[in-house]
Amino acid sequence: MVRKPVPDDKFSFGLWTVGWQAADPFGTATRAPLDPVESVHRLAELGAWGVTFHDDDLTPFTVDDAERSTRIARFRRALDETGMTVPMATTNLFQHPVFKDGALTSNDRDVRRFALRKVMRNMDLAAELGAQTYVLWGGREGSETDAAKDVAAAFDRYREGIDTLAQYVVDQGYPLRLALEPKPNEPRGDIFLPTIGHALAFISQLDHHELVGVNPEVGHEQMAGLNVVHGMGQALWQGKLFHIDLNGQKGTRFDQDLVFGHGDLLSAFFLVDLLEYGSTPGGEAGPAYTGPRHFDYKPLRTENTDGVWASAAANMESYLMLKAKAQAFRGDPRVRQAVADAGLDELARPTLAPGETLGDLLSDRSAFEDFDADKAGARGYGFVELSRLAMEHLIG
Ligand SMILES: [Mn+2]
Repeated sequence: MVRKPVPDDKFSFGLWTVGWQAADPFGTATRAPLDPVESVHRLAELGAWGVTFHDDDLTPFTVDDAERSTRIARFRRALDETGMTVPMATTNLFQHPVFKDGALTSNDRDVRRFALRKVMRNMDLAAELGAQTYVLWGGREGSETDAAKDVAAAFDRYREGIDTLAQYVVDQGYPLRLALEPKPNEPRGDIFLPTIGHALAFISQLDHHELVGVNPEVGHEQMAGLNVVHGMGQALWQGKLFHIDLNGQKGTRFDQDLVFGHGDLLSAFFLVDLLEYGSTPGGEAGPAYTGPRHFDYKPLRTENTDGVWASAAANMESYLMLKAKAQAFRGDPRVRQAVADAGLDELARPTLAPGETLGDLLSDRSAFEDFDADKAGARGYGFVELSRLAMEHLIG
């Protein structure tokens, strides 16, 4: 049995996850609306630490200011009563028909201006509630046909939009950092910034690049057929892993948003290992991820309200089970030996010696003239044994 989650685990959930009423393109909702206040209380009872929200999860932008204030006050009271935090907030820039051609990259300039104002309004609330991260998922930034977009112009507008929002954060003195969330497709046929790599490259073009990182989602990378451990590992290495969305996905299909661990289990194991320990399995600890362990999943459409809370608990249980397995994996002397045999310690050693010049490298005959490539090519790396030990710890 795995222990119960505690606030120190930093588990957080979007209000939209447990609150999803399970309407899909082929069927209507199977569950009643859930009061955000109830979600806060139930998640706190389960051992979660934080809740996150889109502006419209809390108060639709169509309600008047008085009603908005009332709803926010009720939510604040629930946070105070439970000690739950709001580590992150985001904006719904995809649901209303106004955003059907995107928000920050919509061909309609008035829509882009409305989108900026909608984000800034919720940034005010995010800062007021103590959030440190503001996520931007450009779900509708993209197209179904390449005739629809001038890609260069769209990226000019995307950069303008993100830099404008970053400038707002600076001007207001908010302690917020922005995190872009990549996704390859759905709801648009193709979405701009489809992968972690695209997002990191885009960030390098921003005036406020230092304020902007990524919020990768496990399933989104896997929808693109990519290795999410490598993607998140690179973002961590670049100091850009500002926030994460944990969930499960089975291959390159529609966005399944399964419970964390209920998709590619082996990848989930190595992802938890990466987040907890940073680098080499079994070796020295690297720069690990210290932010929220945030779940962005959907309770199965088949479940009633009890199933919703069971699925929330299942996410945290998956993480804690995998964390215990990763800890045992790292502590196993056989793993330490296999890590050394596999050359992982050597990978941590710089390729050039301290103070070695290019001239030194060029005159080092052992590096080329006398190097026995056939002998080096005949070496075994023992990666199978390392993988086998991971499997033994995971399911043995
Ligand atoms: Mn998803």
